[in-house]
Formats: sequence, structure tokens, C-alpha cells
Amino acid sequence: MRISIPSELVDLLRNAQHVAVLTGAGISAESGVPTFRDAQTGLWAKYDPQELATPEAFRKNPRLVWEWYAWRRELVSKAEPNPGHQALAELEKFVPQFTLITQNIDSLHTRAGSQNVIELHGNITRTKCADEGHFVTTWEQQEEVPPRCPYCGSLLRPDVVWFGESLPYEALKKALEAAQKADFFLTVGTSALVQPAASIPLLAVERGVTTVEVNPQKTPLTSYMDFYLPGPAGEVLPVLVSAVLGAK
Ligand code: BV8
Repeated sequence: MRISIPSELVDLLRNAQHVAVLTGAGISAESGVPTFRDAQTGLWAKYDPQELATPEAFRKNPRLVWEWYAWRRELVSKAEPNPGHQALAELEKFVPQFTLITQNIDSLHTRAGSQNVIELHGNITRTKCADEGHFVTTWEQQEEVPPRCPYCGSLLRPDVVWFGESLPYEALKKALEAAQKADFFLTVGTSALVQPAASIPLLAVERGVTTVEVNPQKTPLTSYMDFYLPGPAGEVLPVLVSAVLGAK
């Protein structure tokens, strides 16, 4: 697919002093990690992620929710960062201030080399206990699933934000600050349906700074954006970043 980037956009990004980026599951699609909107595959096809990613589901059927996350953890561990993740890690090196805000829980931005990453919805590779939040890195393969916390005996769960749970205070605070200070805001691969993450780019729109969206599909954000680049992140971002770095 031929990607064309308006030269005005390249100049704006090349001269930006503080770039903020919000990413969603779409940037990991080309790494083989299914997006939240993708139909779930195989064993999980009959489950709605929005039903499973809740405290209620965990209370009702902790084993099912634990096994869903174990399957996703396994899938994420086999995934590799793609050129979209890598392009953002490259861009960060050349921009005076760069904040990467992600809704993703797959660690692929960090594994691609991005430094200043804010994980709004936690991280599937971290496990904690449900009652006290004790972090646990290993657990005995026990009869009982989910395993229990060695410190307090409560059930273990992934360190992710479920629907109905509040986002980590510091992460959200830093993300909002970045949106208030950035002079360039890039949104990549999110359906912009989940709050409060989906409203963060609108803070930049309100301030009149340059806003850009990269997504093969339009979203509720598209009409507010200064630039909409239709296409997969793994193809669009490398073209955008090399146009900027090449022009440096
Ligand atoms: C909160 C971690 C305060 C877990 C996730 C009623 C009761 C309670 C809450 C609510 C309510 N009504 C509304 C709410 C708020 C709720 C919400 O927004 N609900 C929505 C569904 C209406 N939000 C919350 O509950 C949040 N907490 O508000 O706390 C509170 C507290 C108590 C009571 C009320 C309020 C917590 C939300 C966080 C949930 N956790 N993830 C896990 O992953 O298992 S959300 C999860 O889905 C993701 O993290 C992401 O944030 C979200 C959406 O996914 P996307 O990343 O956008 O991906 P998606 O699949 O949707 O879209 C993919 C996109 O990529 C598409 O646009 C596609 O076109 C594009 N794409 C595809 N391929 C590519 C591509 N783009 C680029 N390149 C490609 N190759």
C-alpha cells in the first residue's frame, strides 16, 4: 500500500518539542496480538472480552478469567514488537520530550526500546493478589486455579485494569499532564471507545495543538484530528518517522 504523508505534517513533527502518543491494541495487531475488537479465537470465541475483563467475572469464575489471561500471557510472550512499535522508539530519540501513553498490556513498546511509557491499563506480565496487591513473580503449579498469594492467601490475578476499576492514579495523572503540555499529539490503533483513555487526545484538540490519527478505520476521534493517516501502524509509522528523521 502506498503511504503518502503531507509535507506540512512532516515539518510539524520535525519541529515539535513535546510529542505525546496514545496507542491502543491496533499497534500490536501486526505483532499477532488480537485487538480487543477482533473476534476472539478458538476456545475463547464464545466469550466477550468486555465481560471477562471485569471484577464481577473474576468473582463469579476466577478459574475462567485466570485461564483467559494465562492464554493471552502466553500469546503475548511469543509476540515481537513490529515496525510500528520500533518507529515510535526511534522517534523518541529525536524529540526533545516524548511521552508514550498506551492502553496495551503487552509490554511491546518497552520491548521495542521505548523509554517513557505510561501503561494506563496495567501489564499482563505482572501478577498480583486480589486482596492486598502483593506482586508475585512465580507460583507453584497448584491443584487450585487461580493460585493463591504466598503472603496473604488471596487469589492471584493479572495486574491489569478491569472495566469498572479505576486507572492507576500516577499513570493517568502523567498522561493528562502530557496531553496538556504536548505540542503534537499522535493517536495510533485505538477504537477510542474506552474511557477515560479515549478522551485524552481531546485535551490536545481543545488546546489547538497538532493532532494526528493513524488507523485503518475511522473512529469517534477522526473528525477532530488535523490529520488522519489511514493504514496499518506497522506501515504508516515507519514512513512518517523516516520522513521526519531523514529531513533532520
Ligand atoms: C473507569 C485491560 C472509573 C484489560 C482494558 C459503566 C460501569 C463502569 C464503567 C463504565 C460504565 N460505562 C462506561 C464506563 C467506563 C468504562 C468504559 O469506558 N466502558 C466502555 C466500554 C463504554 N471504563 C472503565 O471501566 C475504566 N475505568 O472508568 O474507572 C470508574 C470506576 C467504577 C465505575 C465507573 C467508572 C477502565 C477501562 C479499562 C479496561 N481495561 N484493558 C485487558 O486488556 O484484559 S480496556 C481494553 O479495551 C484495552 O486496554 C483498550 O483500552 C480498550 C479498547 O481497545 P483498543 O485498544 O481501542 O482496541 P480495539 O480492539 O477496541 O480497537 C483496535 C483498533 O485498532 C481499531 O480501531 C482498529 O481499526 C485498529 N487497528 C486494527 N489493526 C490496526 C489498527 N490500527 C493500526 N494498525 C493496525 N494494523
